[in-house]
Amino acid sequence: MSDRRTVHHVCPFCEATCGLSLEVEDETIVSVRGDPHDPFSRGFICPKAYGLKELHHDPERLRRPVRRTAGGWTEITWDEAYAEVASALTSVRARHGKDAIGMYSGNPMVHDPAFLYAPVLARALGSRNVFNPAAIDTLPKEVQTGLMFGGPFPVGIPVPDIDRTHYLLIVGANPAISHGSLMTMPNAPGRLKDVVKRGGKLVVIDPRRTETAKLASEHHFIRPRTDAAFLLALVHTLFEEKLVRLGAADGLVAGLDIVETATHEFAPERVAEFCAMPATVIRRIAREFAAAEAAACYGRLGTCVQEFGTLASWGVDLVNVLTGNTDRPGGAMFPMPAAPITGLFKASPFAFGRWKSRVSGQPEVRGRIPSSTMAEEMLTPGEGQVRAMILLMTNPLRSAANSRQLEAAFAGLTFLVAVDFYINETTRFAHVILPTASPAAQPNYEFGLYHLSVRNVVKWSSPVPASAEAPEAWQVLARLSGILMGMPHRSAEEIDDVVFRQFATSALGTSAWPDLGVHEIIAKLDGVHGPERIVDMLMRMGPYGDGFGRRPDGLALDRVRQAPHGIDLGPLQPRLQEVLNTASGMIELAPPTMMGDLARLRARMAEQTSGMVLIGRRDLRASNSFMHNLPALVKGPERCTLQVSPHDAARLRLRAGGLARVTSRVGSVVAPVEVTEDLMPGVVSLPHGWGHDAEEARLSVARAHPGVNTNVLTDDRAYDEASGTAVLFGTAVTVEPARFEVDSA
Ligand SMILES: Nc1nc2c(c(=O)[nH]1)N[C@H]1C(S)=C(S)[C@@H](COP(=O)(O)OP(=O)(O)OC[C@H]3O[C@@H](n4cnc5c(=O)[nH]c(N)nc54)[C@H](O)[C@@H]3O)O[C@H]1N2
Ligand SMILES: Nc1nc2c(c(=O)[nH]1)N[C@H]1C(S)=C(S)[C@@H](COP(=O)(O)OP(=O)(O)OC[C@H]3O[C@@H](n4cnc5c(=O)[nH]c(N)nc54)[C@H](O)[C@@H]3O)O[C@H]1N2
Ligand code: SF4
Ligand SMILES: [Mo]
Repeated sequence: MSDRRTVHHVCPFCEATCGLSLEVEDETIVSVRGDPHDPFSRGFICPKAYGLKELHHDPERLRRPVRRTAGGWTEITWDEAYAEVASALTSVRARHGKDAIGMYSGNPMVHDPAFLYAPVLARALGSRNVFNPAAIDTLPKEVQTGLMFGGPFPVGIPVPDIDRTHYLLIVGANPAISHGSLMTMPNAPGRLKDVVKRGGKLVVIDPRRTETAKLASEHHFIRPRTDAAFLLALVHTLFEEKLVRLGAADGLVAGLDIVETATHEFAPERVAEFCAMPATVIRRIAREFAAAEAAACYGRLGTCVQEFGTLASWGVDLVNVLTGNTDRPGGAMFPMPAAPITGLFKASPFAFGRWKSRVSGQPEVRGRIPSSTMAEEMLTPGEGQVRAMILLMTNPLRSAANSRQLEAAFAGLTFLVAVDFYINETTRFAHVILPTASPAAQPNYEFGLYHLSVRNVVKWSSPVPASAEAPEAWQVLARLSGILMGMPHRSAEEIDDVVFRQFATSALGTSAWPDLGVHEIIAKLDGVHGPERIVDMLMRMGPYGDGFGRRPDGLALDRVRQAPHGIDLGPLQPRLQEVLNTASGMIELAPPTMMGDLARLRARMAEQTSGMVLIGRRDLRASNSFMHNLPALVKGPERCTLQVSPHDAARLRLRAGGLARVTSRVGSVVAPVEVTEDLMPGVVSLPHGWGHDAEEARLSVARAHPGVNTNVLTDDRAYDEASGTAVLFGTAVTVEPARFEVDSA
């Protein structure tokens, strides 16, 4: 007789944490539905959720380790795989030193409960070449909030209190499609519409009339990479028109007059042409924002992965602080997660720039260097050159800037081990691939995302039964850590005991229970391993916790498990003082890093800019590069198109449905043209994550819908200097009809 049941799981494919009800028969997922009883998502899901079923059953997803041989890929046992990795890494380290092994992790790691095992692995590695994945998308925000509020990431990041705001200013984000980032909220389209429905205003600033813009009260085009000037012009207006009010931040700010002086030069009338936005609009937005009962300014990739990412991110929080909206209900608030990870890592004031990367001198941030330095650290000979890499769930040859150069770098490595479950454009260069279980087959807790959630919630995901799966990711990471700690034969559980003791000791440093000790924690959580034990500890010691029995009505993992739909812990609460963690104890409004970077912005403003720039675009039915092998998510018309405005199409002789050649300093691609009024003249847009043309990859569905790889065009040398983040949006390009188009015209 078959066993049919419902498994409740949080969708792992974006930051929204929607609750899923998975109908499971024996070991087969028969259906995926939104869970109507999830208190946060209330049944909402997007099409990507169905991908969980297809991914789970994808025959091309690896269940066992594979080794690359001259004759192709061969399955090997786990013992063989670990032995090969141990011997290769030990020999590189013995011959070339610790820094010769690099490590880099990708987006899905954020959603995996093994998230906390990546820093453990990095510590065991002890290399300076741990590349910071945040430098792909969040580093400017991390540096800026670290300097202003003190970090550590993601604790010091204010998120819009979207359910109570009266005015939401979105600069360079498209939550209607991305479903929010650094702003965890299921049903983004519904929540955005609700702002307008309750009489509030939604204003979107974006070079593309996006799906979010179409829900908004107002949308304004802005010339890419000019947001810092726009936001500083808002700040200028607040000072000039005496609209500055500090609210909860009163008495808690340093550097107010420095900001006032520094923004003198950013009068709306002076930045209007640069930003391609009328000064009257900029002034009106500043006034309306200041007058709103509660308002929040929010920026995401459009303000991060661009030339002035740190300055623009600074502008976002200056606008919030100076209008009294930081820490105000309906403004930008600090969530309070049930299992705060702060205690696990030293909560010292934010540190960065203590040393620089070897080749181009990029600043480290909390011990990691920007991922934009990856290729040069592999390709440039000398002491400390990276010769081996550990990749954790990432496809950098499609997701990082300048793919061609990275490809040369990866092809030249002595040894590459990838923790991944597909043979794709990057992992095809691996010597050994170590798969981990399907996300549906692992229990899960979203450690990071509940730090960024627009409501305080907690939920545990149960696994779907699966007997022939790969191990859970934490087990693989624990074994790799064991190898690097000189304990290659210890089991994942044995390594985990060592790791857990360290975590418990660190967590006690910030505990509210002075009589709680490591022995008690270890004894009370006996018999449990992996993320489960860590969540339970953090939850019980956390702000809602039971203190291991000291507050009996408090939370423990058992109670959360008994509520399979999740538990709502209420709306966000003001908590600025307890979050502030700068050396001065104040919000640092004018960090020297930002003041120093203004010269670069000034220089750019003085230049005449002409020519086309390329920006990115996200798609509802994909998550970055890895969901294109799932048939339900790739069917339908071609989505990897070059969008261009009718004005530019006419000027550049581009034909809708024809092909265009796009060329940057580092590369060139040919893509189908889509002409649309939604794009601002002077700007073209291509989505990322495509280019599934590698012969050695094992992605037959994706290969039938390859698309082109936009990161052939993005330039590793163009970066936000303050944070070392590569520019993914705002790449200078030329666009022309592809040659054979002209010939046949
Ligand atoms: N031009 C341009 N480039 C961009 C962006 C852009 O907007 N424009 N966006 C950037 C952003 S924001 C990000 S975050 C990055 C993302 O880029 P990456 O971090 O590289 O993420 P993905 O492309 O999704 O690749 C994920 C990899 O993990 C594997 N994987 C997925 N899930 C699991 C799992 O559960 N277990 C295991 N073992 N493996 C798994 C997949 O097979 C794949 O190899 O891309 C960036 N690149
Ligand atoms: N469906 C789907 N959801 C996703 C992902 C996905 O691949 N697919 N990826 C996930 C990831 S990893 C992340 S980090 C988030 C990202 O979440 P978002 O940041 O919300 O997503 P984007 O679509 O990259 O939005 C960036 C917006 O900035 C605009 N833009 C480009 N350049 C500029 C500029 O110079 N100034 C301004 N003001 N705007 C500019 C773009 O037109 C775009 O609308 O999405 C996550 N969610
Ligand atoms: S919005 Fe879609 S991809 Fe994101 S968590 Fe919800 S169902 Fe999953
Ligand atoms: Mo991202």
